[in-house]
Amino acid sequence: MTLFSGIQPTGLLHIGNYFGAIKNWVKLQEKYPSIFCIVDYHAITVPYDPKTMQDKILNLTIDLIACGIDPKKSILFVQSQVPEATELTWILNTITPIGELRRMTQFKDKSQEHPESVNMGLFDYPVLMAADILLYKAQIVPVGEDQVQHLELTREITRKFNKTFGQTFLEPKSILTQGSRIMSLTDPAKKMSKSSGPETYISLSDSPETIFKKLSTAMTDPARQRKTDPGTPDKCNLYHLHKLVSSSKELDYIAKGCQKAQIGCLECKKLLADNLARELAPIQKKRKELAENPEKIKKILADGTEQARKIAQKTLIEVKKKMGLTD
Ligand code: AQP
Repeated sequence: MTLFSGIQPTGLLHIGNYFGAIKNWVKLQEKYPSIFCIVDYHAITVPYDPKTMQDKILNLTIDLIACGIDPKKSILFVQSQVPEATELTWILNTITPIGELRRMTQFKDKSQEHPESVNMGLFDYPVLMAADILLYKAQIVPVGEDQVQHLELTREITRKFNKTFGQTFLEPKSILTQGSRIMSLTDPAKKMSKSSGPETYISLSDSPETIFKKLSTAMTDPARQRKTDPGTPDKCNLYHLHKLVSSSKELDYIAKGCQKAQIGCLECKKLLADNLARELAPIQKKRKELAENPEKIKKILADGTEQARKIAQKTLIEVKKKMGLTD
């Protein structure tokens, strides 16, 4: 069973990407043959700066390897370097109902965020994602909760393709992680997002001082902030972050201390900042070393592209044969 997952080169990686996706990828690559894709064609569906794109791709690759993605075990490549994915997207477009695409929450959200740029690519985003998954016949797709709806659509497209043209693809399934939905520091009703501004997220490269500074102004349990009630840990965004990095003893101390108003939010934030900084320190160290040799990183991507294309070309020929597009 092959695993596939993608990530957009849209900016600095944050702890939502890390706990929601990458940390899990690192574990799963030990269990499944894995393919990780830097999805630049997805990233251009919203306004972006072409001048920074190559840097973002390089930095994301460095981040992924620093987090533990191992190019000796897994295939790591850039989406636009495998044109078979866009070819398969066109093919899948012909069996994807427009009504289904209109239902996609991400399309609705991003259209609202960028009303000046509601483009066909943004609308078709889930079909490109389906094409990527099916091209490598992946069955395991680890994602954050925000991508589950897209994966459901991929499963529907898979069934439709198989029914129309004969059994070709296996239905992929999503794997969710403990941190499958990390919320924004400034608005706990929204998911943490690269594009929402640095004050809303903790990036993987933030120093311990920056982490603490960002947490100091982060929203906690609204009742506790208004001082109308003692805290309710489960209603506090930061308590959920604690669950990802703090020991069970610390969690117990915080939960009890918060409910009885024995500890203040600042103490709780300081402990969280320390624990997050400790988790990120080895990644930051590795990142520094990797950044010294960009040519080596580019070579890793070139090798990954070669391996990915071999699989992609084979699938595309099979698809075209089934569809009567070649003999
Ligand atoms: N807040 C989050 N909590 C948990 N998981 C998350 N992911 C993203 N945000 C969270 C997961 O990270 C993987 C890669 O995401 P992506 O970069 O491809 O796209 P995204 O989901 O659109 O991420 P961002 O940070 O919100 O980027 P922008 O702002 O550019 O749109 C996915 O598996 C995703 O679920």
